[in-house]
Order: sequence, then C-alpha cells, then structure tokens
Amino acid sequence: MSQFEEKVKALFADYEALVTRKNEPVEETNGVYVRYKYPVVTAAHTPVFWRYDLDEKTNPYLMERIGMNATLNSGAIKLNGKYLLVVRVEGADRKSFFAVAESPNGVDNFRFWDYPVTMPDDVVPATNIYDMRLTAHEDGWIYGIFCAERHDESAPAGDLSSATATAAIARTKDLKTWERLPDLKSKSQQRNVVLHPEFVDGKYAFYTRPQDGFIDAGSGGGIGWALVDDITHAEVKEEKIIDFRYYHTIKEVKNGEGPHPIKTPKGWLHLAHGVRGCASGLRYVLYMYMTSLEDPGRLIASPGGYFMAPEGEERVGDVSNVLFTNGWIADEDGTVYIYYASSDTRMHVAVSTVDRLVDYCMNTPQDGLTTTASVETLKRQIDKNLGLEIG
Ligand code: M1P
Repeated sequence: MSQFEEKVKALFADYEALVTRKNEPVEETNGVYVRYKYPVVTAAHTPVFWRYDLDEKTNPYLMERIGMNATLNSGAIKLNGKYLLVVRVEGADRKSFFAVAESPNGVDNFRFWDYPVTMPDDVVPATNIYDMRLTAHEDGWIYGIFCAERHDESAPAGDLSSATATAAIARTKDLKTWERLPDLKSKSQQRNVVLHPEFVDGKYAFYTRPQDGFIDAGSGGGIGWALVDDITHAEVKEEKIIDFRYYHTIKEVKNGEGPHPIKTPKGWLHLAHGVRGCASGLRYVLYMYMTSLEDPGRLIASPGGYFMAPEGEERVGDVSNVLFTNGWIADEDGTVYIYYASSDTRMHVAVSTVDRLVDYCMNTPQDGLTTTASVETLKRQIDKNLGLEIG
C-alpha cells in the first residue's frame, strides 16, 4: 500500500471511530432532562469525501480541499424509523447549507447522507440559508421553514454587512427532493418562523418573530402568531404576539420559537430561545412555554427562567455563550429527543419525556419580574418544605 493510500485509510478509520462512538447519558440532578456526553454531530462528522479530494493525481498531499467549519441549528424529524436531522452545515467559506444526518437511535451513530440538500432558489436568490424548522403538516407535506439572508441593497455604499432576513418555505415528502414556495411576505423582517402542524380555522398557522432589523428585534414584542390562507403565496396580514419579551428576564433582548410545538393532552408544548445582553455579548438560553389545545395562540403556562443554559464546553465556540434549538423528536413512547446547538459550533442531544416537560411547564413558578416577587416565590416553597416531615 502506498503512503497516500495509508493516509486515506487512516482518515476513514478515524472517521468511522468518531461516527460509530457510543454516546452516554450524563448524570443530571434537575430531574427534567438528561444531557449526553458527546456532541451528536460536529464538523468532523461531515464525510471525508466531502472535504478531501481523494485522487492522488490531483491531491498528492492529501489536503482538505473544502473545509467544514461547524454543524449547528438542525431541524429534526423521525421518518421510517430513523432519527433525521436537517443540519445547518457551515463551510469554511461561511456559507451555510442543509444536509441530512441519520441515526438509528437518536443519540449516536449520526451519519450524513452522501449529498447535501439541493435547495431551489426563490425569485431573488439568497446569499445564505439556515436554521430549518421541519413540520410534517396534516396536509400531507413535510415543510421546511428557514431563514433566507440577502445583502440589504438599501445599505449605504461600502456597507457590506447590512442584511435582510426572510422566512423561506419549501416542502418535500422525503427530505431529498424539495419544492421551493415563495418566501413568506411580511411587513417586517422575519427569522425563527415555524409552521404549526395542524390547520387552525382551516388556515396554515405560523409562529413568527417580527424584527426591526437583521439583528435587532426592536419593536417586535416577542414570538408572534399569524394565520395564512394559502401556503403557496404565504403572507402575514395580521400578527399577534403570544409570548412577550420582558425587562430583566432571559428573553429581554429577543426570543424565537424553536421547533414546532408538541401536542399533549394538556396543551401544546413549546421550546424556544431567549436572549439577553451582558458584558461579554449576547447570551442565548432555551426556555419553554405551553399554549392551549383549543387556541394554540393562547399562552397557558410560562415557567420562569431558563430550561437549559450553556455548560462546560457548550459555552465556547464561534459565537460563545449560545444554546439554540430548532429540532426535537417526540417518540411514540413519550420520549423526547431535544437537539440543540452550542455556541453556533456543534450539535448535542438531551433526552426527556412529554410527561416530565409538561410537569416542568405547569409547575415551575412563573417569573414574577422583580426580586421581591422571586423571593416571595422562594419563601413559599421553603415554608411548604419545612412543614413537611422528611425522612
Ligand atoms: O448566533 C446565535 C443565533 O443568532 C440568530 O438567532 P436570533 O435571530 O434569535 O438572534 C441566528 O442567526 C441563529 O442562527 C444563531 O444561532
């Protein structure tokens, strides 16, 4: 075997060891979810044959020709018994694209399909696309709603950073062939838009996130809700805020719906991200809330504080101090696989159950929005506990 062939063999052996590594639950004490030890998808999980030209004639030094920088914010769905992530893969060139990674059990052995997704363009092609939310809708299609980012042509000459965010819509039956529909029309910019899985009053229902600019939510009050007549020409005509932002909370600066909510006997279970500012920049954490079965746009439970925040290695990456989620899978037995990215760099899983998450939402005290209220809430729990005969 030539030296080149040996090097290729070693590359594939290292890759196989990484991709087939068994994941392990990590002991947690909060009773709500269990994190897993290893990230489920990293840039190193992208196939060797994506990154290297394996032909000795054209790549005698066996160099990486196409670098992959990160794997993050992934949509999730279970299809034909497989746990599938539509991963946002970011190349070394800063362009994000979608690629499907498949696992037999939801916690490890995620392996990319051979080719990334070829996503058709809308009329005005986007420069970058990312953060797909997958919804198997009752109309029979699987929709992918994602952010389409374009340079803001109204920016002053020389400003190459101003951009616009629009919700793009595509649909598929198999995650392989995608039909692109026109982008969602809205008065404001939109990111973190999610399609509800059922018709509401005979219409398509969207969770929205109105925002004044590409980064700033500004006057956009929080997570919105809009009904749309025709998904093939989707337009937000009326939008109401269903989960508001508040001063001095974990979602003071902005928030955004995660994956589409899970239907439970007690209401729709929602997972979202909240953002606050601090001296080191923006801090992104995950939080939950519930809405009514009769009216999915009506808030019925709002546990205070964060559900998950960055810990350990999760704290550091391309954009540090960030947890972000746009995918979860509720299994037939009630297990919930929560897929989240840390610091815009790698994908993880945490596992819980529908019952636990509903209990968390219904019984975690709300944020009283002041120190006084928080102390009173704490004292009520202390009083109750000290009145119990324990042990
Ligand atoms: O960098 C953190 C996240 O920032 C954006 O989220 P939001 O629109 O709520 O600010 C998105 O670009 C997201 O992809 C990214 O992870």
